[in-house]
Amino acid sequence: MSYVDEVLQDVIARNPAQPEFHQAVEEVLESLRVVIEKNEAAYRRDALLERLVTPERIIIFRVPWVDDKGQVHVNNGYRVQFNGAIGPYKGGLRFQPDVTLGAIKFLGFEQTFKNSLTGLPMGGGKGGSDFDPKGKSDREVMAFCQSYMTELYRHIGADTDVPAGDKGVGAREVGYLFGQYKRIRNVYEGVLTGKGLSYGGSLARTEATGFGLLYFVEEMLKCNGHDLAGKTAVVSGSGNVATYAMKKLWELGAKPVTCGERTGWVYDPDGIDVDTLIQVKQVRRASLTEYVAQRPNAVYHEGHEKGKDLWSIPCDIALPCATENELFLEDAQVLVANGCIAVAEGANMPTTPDATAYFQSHGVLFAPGKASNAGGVATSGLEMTQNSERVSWTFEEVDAKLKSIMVNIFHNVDDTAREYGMEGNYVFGANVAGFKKVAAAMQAQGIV
Ligand code: NDP
Ligand code: 2IT
Repeated sequence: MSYVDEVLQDVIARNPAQPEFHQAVEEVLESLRVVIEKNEAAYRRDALLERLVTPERIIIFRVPWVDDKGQVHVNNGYRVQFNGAIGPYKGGLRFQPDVTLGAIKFLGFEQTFKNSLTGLPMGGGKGGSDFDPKGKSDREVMAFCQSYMTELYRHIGADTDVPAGDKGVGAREVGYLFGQYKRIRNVYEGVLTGKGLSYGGSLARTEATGFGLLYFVEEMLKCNGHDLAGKTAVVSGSGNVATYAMKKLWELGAKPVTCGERTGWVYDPDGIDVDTLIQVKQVRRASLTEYVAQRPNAVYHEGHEKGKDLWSIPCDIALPCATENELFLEDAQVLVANGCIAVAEGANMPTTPDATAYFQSHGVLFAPGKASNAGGVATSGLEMTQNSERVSWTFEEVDAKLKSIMVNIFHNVDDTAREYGMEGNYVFGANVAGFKKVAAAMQAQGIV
């Protein structure tokens, strides 16, 4: 059996009931096959792949907190420090009720390659909890965040591990987490990114993932003879990534016509009004039904159904920006039938493997999240630099650096695919380019 197959089998056997983790590892190792096979004996002797798929450290802890009625609740807390070969562990925290260790491991694994692609010195990490901030008062969210940090603080630091936001963790949560870290450690340092502007945050970090996604798409389209201007886009989600992806779509002359949430989705033929969306979702923390109530032609569709989800609205470009495994083969078939030319992942692993294969075999440009959504963590890296230097760059400076990083990622991924005769396969290019830097650093540092 080949070394890659052996490791794949081993990952499934040793990590039972973690389907997302298996999925992420399988996708990466399938791409790496040709690289590994060139030097299989040496990689096998050094157990390079076993080390690559095994987190360096997993921290699991109890998070007790008291609600507004005096009732005590207990949630699970996680931090997975996946790979520290090229820099301090770096990656977000996710607070959502469906968070499991397997989900955090898949995200930490993906983060390792994504961070490598940014060109910045950041290792891979991810954390979170099955706590749901939705429907909680600010005081309850603060109580949870303080309890979570009361354990996490001992494992992180500006040069050790630097968490940030992900689903369910935005400016409010990062603020409470930072406050508690500083209080316990009595150290003022850039231990989290995505901070508020008054206490060490970077301009453009809020917008960075969505803006970066569009900078990537713009370059990918340009290099394939297309133009973003005049295009119609379907977008899923209505959180941080989706909102700023839609804002940049408008700025670049394209029109987003859908957005979504856990319980349903919206089609607005006039184009999604981003200011109204921000008022509804970020300020009032309400449902998209309130958005629809304010827009004359918008319609709310309850639930998500394969082949009938927001992907069935005709478009040129599809941007999944909500969650993992939200775009299925049935959706890919509808998108292709409707003439969609490009799909770029704003979320982590939103497209199922068979849907990805369908896009690739039908000539749709397909950008994998670890390349196209890397703008968020890249700008977190820029926030770390500003914190270390004790300086603040202007919005324009950060945005220009973000754009240049995203354009570089596209070309690195594109060139790597060509180098192996896989032109246009950006999944392959991203996995191989991300791997090469991490593997070189791991090999140079010996068996650790
Ligand atoms: P937010 O919490 O800000 O927004 C998430 C959005 O997705 C919300 O609209 C939420 O709906 C919706 N959503 C969550 N779960 C589901 C589900 N099961 N089905 C349908 N919709 C769902 O998170 P982000 O925008 O930060 O993250 C979105 C994706 O982007 C995630 O995959 C994340 O890992 C990834 N990502 C985030 C980065 C960042 O910088 N924030 C960077 C790179 C990737 P509701 O409003 O109902 O909760
Ligand atoms: O998935 C991701 O890249 C993020 N949630 C952002 C991580 C970060 O450290 O900014």
